[in-house]
Amino acid sequence: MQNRLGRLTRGVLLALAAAAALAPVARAEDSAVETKEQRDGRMGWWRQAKFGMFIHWGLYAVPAGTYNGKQIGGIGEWIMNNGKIPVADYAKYAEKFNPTRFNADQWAQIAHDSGMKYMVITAKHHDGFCMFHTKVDGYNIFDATPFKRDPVQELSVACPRQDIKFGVYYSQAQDWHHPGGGAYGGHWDKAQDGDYEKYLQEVSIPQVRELLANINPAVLWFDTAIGMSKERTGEFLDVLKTRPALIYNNRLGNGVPGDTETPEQTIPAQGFPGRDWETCMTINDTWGYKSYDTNFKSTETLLRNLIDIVSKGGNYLLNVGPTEEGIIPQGEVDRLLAVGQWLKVNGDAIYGTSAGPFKKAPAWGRVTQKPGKLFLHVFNWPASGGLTIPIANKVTKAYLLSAPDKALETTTKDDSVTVVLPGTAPDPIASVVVLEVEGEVQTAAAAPLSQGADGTIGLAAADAEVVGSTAKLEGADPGNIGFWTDPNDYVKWSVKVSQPGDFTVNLLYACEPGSGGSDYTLAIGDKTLKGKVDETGNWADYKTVKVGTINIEKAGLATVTVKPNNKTGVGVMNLRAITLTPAGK
Ligand code: H79
Repeated sequence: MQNRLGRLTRGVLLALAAAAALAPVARAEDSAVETKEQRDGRMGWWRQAKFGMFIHWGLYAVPAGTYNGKQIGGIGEWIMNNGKIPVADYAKYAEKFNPTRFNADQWAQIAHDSGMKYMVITAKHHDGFCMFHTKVDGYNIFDATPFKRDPVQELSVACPRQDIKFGVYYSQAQDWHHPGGGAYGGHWDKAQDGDYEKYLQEVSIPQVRELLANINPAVLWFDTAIGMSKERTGEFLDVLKTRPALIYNNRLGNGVPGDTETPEQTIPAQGFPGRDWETCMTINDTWGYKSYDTNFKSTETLLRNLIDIVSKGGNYLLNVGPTEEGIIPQGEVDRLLAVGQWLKVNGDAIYGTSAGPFKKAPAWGRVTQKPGKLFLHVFNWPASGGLTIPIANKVTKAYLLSAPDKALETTTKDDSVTVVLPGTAPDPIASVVVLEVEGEVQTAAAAPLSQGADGTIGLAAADAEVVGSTAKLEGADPGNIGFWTDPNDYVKWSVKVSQPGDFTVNLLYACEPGSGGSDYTLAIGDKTLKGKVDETGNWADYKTVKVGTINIEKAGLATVTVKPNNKTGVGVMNLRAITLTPAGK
């Protein structure tokens, strides 16, 4: 077993994740017995919640990123694997682990005051150490540490008192402590060798059973399904059935879709239409505490991520990494509470909303909605002229969520509404404008781009549809397609052509030294042009580069795509615009 696991590559992990993403929508094990209404009922609280606290807390908080005096690279909860720490040495951290400052009510309070509605904590991570009082063996915080308490149990009691739903993360397949447990990259200590099947039967499945029986979590969060077959996932599913209200994710293994998609550290450009989904993300660059990682995302980034996710129909599971004393780092608490302050004013635009009605996010911000209401989350406050929204509905009322008694003026055209805004934004990060509308929101078919009178076709990043998982529009006026780190992502425009013919194609982009050389294909219908990204001064140094000449055969709607064929560095390019000029002009 060890060799088999050892040979598993990242590619296999990714393939497993991809398989999970492609799997059918129904809850596999009981789709026959669960109706849509039952499912909607079961998922109800989760869909309303939008914002949850992920907690990675375990023995790894003791070394906190440093082993034998050396800082170990990578994510903190992986230190045992990345540092190839022998099982017996790592287990010794338990003797020192005494988080006397841990206070379950305080953590639940922080989650509550941050506007979070659920919590998911690591009951066991890949290191195999349990943060609950398992009876399977003594490798847990109750039996093996001077602390002699059960934080998972304490939190399961504290959370409901703050109206927080409580869930647990459980690493079902990877376990670097128990013999036979899975290990990415293979075992590094003979003590880890053993029978994987025996590990599942005697450790993993019994512990899942214990958690369901004793803690009864609202969410069970599996991870890294190394070695999970159909038979094996089937055994877990039999256990999960005993808790019909349970929500579990798509990482059990073998393509079991579970209830939720779980993009990690990314916000998918289009969300997952028709699927429940949740982006999990670190506040800094680690899940488990590392003493020297203070690379905290700004409140602006965290809040705009939340809004971005909710505008696409997802939840944000934002991680904190408490210390060995049992303290959530103050830098994390400060930022969460700032998000909570915003939610106190603007929560109506987040909780219980659904994805905005527009396919493409507007350059000024994001949109969420409830029946009869549109919430405009304005990131980039317009200097003048207000905001124009392409809807055909009658607006009965418009106001800022921070000042609901003061009506804002609106004007209506055939298929758009303009709302007049005050000169300055009430909130520098995101100001919410509410439009109360009659009937279902009627989005005016976004007017397609059209060819200029001189025959030129301009395709701006802000007008592009981004297809994929990481690439997205960054900045505004004019903005660019950035974060293009996945070469499978591509961009697309539709344009109404009135004067067909041959066109000279110019791209306006930036690319930092070291990332040049990616190949891409620009296509219009079945005509293609190939190009190679040149390096410019840096990611913000835009240059116009001529790609070649392409023919558009006939008038009408044309689709223009730019698809990378590979990626040589960090990202493909920062693409700002494409210009098609009639050849010979
Ligand atoms: O619990 C958190 C991570 O520990 C876990 N999922 C989130 C929620 C996770 N486990 N594996 N992965 C995420 C992805 C695999 C990352 C890897 Fe690596 C890249 C394994 C080997 C290379 C990071 C870098 C870990 C070791 C080196």
